[in-house]
Amino acid sequence: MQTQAMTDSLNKHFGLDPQDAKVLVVGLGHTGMSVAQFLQKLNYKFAIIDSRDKPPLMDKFLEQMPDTAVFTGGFDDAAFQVATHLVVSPGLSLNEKAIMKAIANGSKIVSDIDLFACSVTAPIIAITGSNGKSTVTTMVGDMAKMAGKQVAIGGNLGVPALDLLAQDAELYVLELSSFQLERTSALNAAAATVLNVSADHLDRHADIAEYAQEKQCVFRGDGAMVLNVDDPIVKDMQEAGRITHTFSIKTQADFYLAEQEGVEYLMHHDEALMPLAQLPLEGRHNAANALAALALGVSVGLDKKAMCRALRKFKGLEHRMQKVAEVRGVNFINDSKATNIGACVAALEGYVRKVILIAGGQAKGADMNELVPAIMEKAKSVVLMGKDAPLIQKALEGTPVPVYMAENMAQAVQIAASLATTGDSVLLSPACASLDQFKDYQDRGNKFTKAVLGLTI
Ligand code: UMA
Ligand code: ADP
Repeated sequence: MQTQAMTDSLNKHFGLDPQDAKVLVVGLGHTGMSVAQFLQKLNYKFAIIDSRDKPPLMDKFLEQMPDTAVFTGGFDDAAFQVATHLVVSPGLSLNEKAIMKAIANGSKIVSDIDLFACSVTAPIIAITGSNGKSTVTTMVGDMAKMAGKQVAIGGNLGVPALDLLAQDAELYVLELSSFQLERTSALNAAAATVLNVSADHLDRHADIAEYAQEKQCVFRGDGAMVLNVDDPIVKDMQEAGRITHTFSIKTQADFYLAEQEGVEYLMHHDEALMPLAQLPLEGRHNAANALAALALGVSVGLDKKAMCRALRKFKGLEHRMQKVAEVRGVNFINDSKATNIGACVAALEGYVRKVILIAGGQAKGADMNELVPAIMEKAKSVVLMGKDAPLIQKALEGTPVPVYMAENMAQAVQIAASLATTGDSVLLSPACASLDQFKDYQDRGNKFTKAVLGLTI
C-alpha cells in the first residue's frame, strides 16, 4: 500500500492525522521498536516511553532515531498528558495507572496489529488460542509456501507484524496473543481461528470468560471463521451469516478424522485428504492442529494437495512434543512449551500407555486440580519440581498416583529414568511457566535434553 493510502486508512479508523496526532509508543521492546520505525516512515509525531531503566532495544533505538524523545525508568505523567494516541506493547497491562489515566483523558488506544491491519490489502490469516498457535501458524505458512504463495509469517511468533510489511506479501499469517487482541479493533482477517480456550495468563486476565472474549476479538469483521467444535467455549463463538469451517478430532465436522479400511484419514467432508499416520508429529492434538491449518488454507483458496505435501514434511517445532532420545528402551519427550494445564492435558491424552510425567514451575494462578483426571488416567507416576510443585502435589493427594519431588531438572530426569521400564515414555510437560527456575521454556527444554543425553553415558 502507498504511504498516502496508509495514513488515509489510519486517519479514517483512528483519527490518526499525521498533522495533528501525537503518538506515545509505550514499551521499547520488539513491538515498540517496530511501531517507532513504522511511525517514522509515515512522518507521524511520536515519543517513546518504557518503565525500565534500560529497555532491551534502547541502544538500537538511539542509534536509529537519535532525535526522537525517549523516556525511561518509569511512566512520566507529562509524556502521557500530551498524547492523542497510545500504542501500548502487549507485555504491558492496559490497567497500568498512567495508561488508564490517559484513556480517561481521551487518548485513543491503537495496537501494532491495528496499524498493520490498516496498512495491507493482501489477505490476513489470524490464529489465536491457548495452545497450538505457533504450530498452526508455522503449518499454514509452510502450506502457503508449498502452494506457491509469497507469504509473510509473524506476530506473537517472532517477527512483529509491522516488520512483515517490508516483505510486501500476497498473504500474511499472524499468530496473535490475547494481549495483542485485547487492544486491537481494526483487524478484519480473511480467515481466523480460536484453536482452543483453557486457563492461562489468569494473572493478567480477570477470569477465563474475559480471556475467552479477548480471543474472540480475532473474529471481528466478516472473514471466514475456523472453529474447533471439540471445545465448548470456541464452539459457542459461531456467528450466524458468516462462512464457517468446523474441525474436530472427536466427531464429524467440516474437517475431521475418519477410518477407511483400517486407515485413519484427515478428511474434508467426504474427501480423504491424507492418512493421519503420514503426519510426522507426536500427540493427537497435532491432528487437530493439522485440521485447523487445512481449514484456514481452504478458506483462502490454497491447493489441498500442496497443503498435504507441506504437512507430510512438517517436522514440528522444538520443545513441543519433541522426541529427544530413546535410552535403554525408554522414550524421552520434551514438551517444555506446555506452560499451561491445557497443553499438558492434551499431551497426556495423546498416549495409549501410561507415562512418567515431569511437571511443575509457576502455575500463573491456574487451578492445578484440573490436571488430576488426565494424570490419573495417563500417568504411572509424577515427578514434580519448581515453585508451585506443592500445588500439584496437594491436588494429587488421595489419588493412587505416586509423586516424587525433585530439586532441579537433572534430578527430575534421574528419578524419572529410575522409575521407567522398557517401552515407557518419560514426558516433560510442565503445565506451568518456567521462569522460577529457568531463563525461559527453551532453557528448561534444553536442560531436560542435556540431562537425558547424560543418561546414556
Ligand atoms: N515491559 C516493562 N516495561 C515496559 C514495557 C515492557 O517492564 O515499559 C516488560 C513487559 O512487562 C514484558 C517485557 O517487558 O515482561 C516484554 O514486553 P513487550 O511488550 O515489550 O514485548 P515485545 O518485546 O514487544 O514482544 C512482544 C511479545 N511479548 C509479550 O507479549 C510479552 C512477543 O511474544 C512477540 O513475539 C513480540 O511482541 C512480537 O509480536 C512473546 C511472548 O512471550 C513470544 N508472548 C506471550 C506468549 O506467547 O505467551 C503472550
Ligand atoms: P502456542 O503458540 O499457543 O503456545 P505451541 O504450538 O507453541 O502453541 O504449543 C504450545 C504447547 O501446547 C506445547 O506443549 C504443545 O505440545 C501444546 N499444544 C500444541 N497444540 C495443541 C492443541 N491443539 N491443544 C492442546 N495443546 C496443544
